Amino acid sequence: MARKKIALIGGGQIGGVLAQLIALRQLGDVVLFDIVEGLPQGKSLDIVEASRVDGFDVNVKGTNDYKDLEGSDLVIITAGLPRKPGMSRDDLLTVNAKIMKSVAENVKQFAPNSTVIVISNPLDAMVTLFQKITGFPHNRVIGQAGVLDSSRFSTFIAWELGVSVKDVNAMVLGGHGDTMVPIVRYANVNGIPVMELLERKYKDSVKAKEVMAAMVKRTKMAGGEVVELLKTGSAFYSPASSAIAMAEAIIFDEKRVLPTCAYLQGEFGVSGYYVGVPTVLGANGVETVVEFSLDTEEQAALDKSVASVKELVEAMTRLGF
Ligand code: A3D
Repeated sequence: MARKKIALIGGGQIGGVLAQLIALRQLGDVVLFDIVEGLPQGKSLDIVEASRVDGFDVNVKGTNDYKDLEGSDLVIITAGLPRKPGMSRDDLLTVNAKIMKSVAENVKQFAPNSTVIVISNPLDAMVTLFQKITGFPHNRVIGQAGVLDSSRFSTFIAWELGVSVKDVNAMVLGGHGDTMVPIVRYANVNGIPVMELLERKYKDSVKAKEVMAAMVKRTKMAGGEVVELLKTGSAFYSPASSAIAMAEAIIFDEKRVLPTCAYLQGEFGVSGYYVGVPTVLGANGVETVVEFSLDTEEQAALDKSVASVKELVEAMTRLGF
C-alpha cells in the first residue's frame, strides 16, 4: 500500500508537533507548508535527522510552495495567529479569516481530493469558511476541538478521582469557545457515572456537584489557562495529539466515535452550521453524526453555544468572508 501523503498548512507550534508525531507514528509522508521562508524547511530537516534514532521511514518536506500539496490525502490546517493573554478566540476572527481564505483557495487548487482537519481559531468559523470557499463535501471538512476539550475534561476527572485517565470517558459538545458544553450526565469511569463516584467520595451530593461544576468551569477555560501561563502563544502539544487521533481514525478507517466539529443538518436541532458533536470518523471523514437525547438543561446549554457560533459566522459574513 502506498504511503499516505499528509499536508500540514502552518509550520508553527502545532504544525511542528504534528509533523513529528506523524513521523514517529509513520502515518505517511509529510509536507509542512508555511509562508515564512526557512521555517518549515528547518523544522522538517530537524525532524528527519532524528529518523535513524527514532527508526522511522517517512519523508518530511518543508516548503513555501503550495504546489507541493499535490496528491495529498489529508490536510491539517493550523495557519493563523494563536491567542495572547487576555484575548478570546473570537478576537482572532478578522486576521485568521484572511489567512484561511488564501489557504482554502490553495488547498482547493492543489489538493482537491483531500480530507481536511482545521485547527485554526476561532475554530467553528474557520471550518465554515474553509468549506464555503472550497465547496468540498461537508463530510471531508471537519474541525478539531472536541477531542481536546474532552481530553482536558477527562484529565481533570482522573486527577480528582485518583484513577487512570485511560478509564475516563467524558465528552464536550458545542462550539469551541467559552460556551462549550461538557456533558456531565454521561461522564463515566469504565461505565460508572462520575457523579456517583464523586458523591461516594464526598458523602455529600451538594459538595459533589460543586466539585463537578469546578471541573466543568476549568474545562471551558482550559485553553485560556495555558495561554496565561505561556504568555507567548497557546496550547500546542495537546491540540496536535488530538488532531492525530482524528487523522488516524480517517487513515485507518477506524470508525472511532470522536467529538468533531461537523456540519449539522437537523441533528441536535441544528441546521446549516458546524458545531462540535459526536461523530463516527472513518475513511470518508464524518460518516455519521451520532445523535443522543439531551436533557432540557443540556439542550439549553447546546443551544446557547450554537447561538454564539451563529453570531461568529454572521460577524464573519459581515466582514465580507
Ligand atoms: P503559531 O505557532 O503562530 O503557528 C501558526 C503558523 O501559521 C505560523 O508559523 C505562521 O507563519 C503561519 N501562517 C500565517 N499565515 C499563513 C498563511 N497565510 N499560510 C500558511 N501559514 C501561515 O500558532 P499555533 O501553531 O500555536 O496555533 C495555530 C492555530 O491553532 C491558532 O489559530 C490557534 O488559535 C489555534 N489553536 C486551536 C486549538 C483548537 O483546539 C481548535 C488549540 C490551540 C490552538
